[in-house]
Amino acid sequence: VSTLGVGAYDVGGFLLRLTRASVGAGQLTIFFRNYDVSDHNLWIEGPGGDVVERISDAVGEGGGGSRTLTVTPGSWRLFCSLPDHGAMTRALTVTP
Ligand SMILES: [Cu+2]
Repeated sequence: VSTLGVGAYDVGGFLLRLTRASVGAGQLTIFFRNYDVSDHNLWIEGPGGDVVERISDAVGEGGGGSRTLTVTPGSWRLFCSLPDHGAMTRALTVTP
């Protein structure tokens, strides 16, 4: 099982930071933590948008959540789905 950390921040604008930009295909555990005073959630979308899964409900500062899922090769996207949080999106490359 690979692991990926995702943090939510406000550095003059909301953003997500990933501990790695790419992971291998297979089982992946994603750990989310909110380092901002505003609430944020975390979702993941698979290649082509055929898979959309929630990693964490909206949580306040210091909160978070984790989830293990199977990822397939291609370009995935991690994002916060809250209104006006569109800047909180990061690509994750999954290699074969
Ligand atoms: Cu957000």
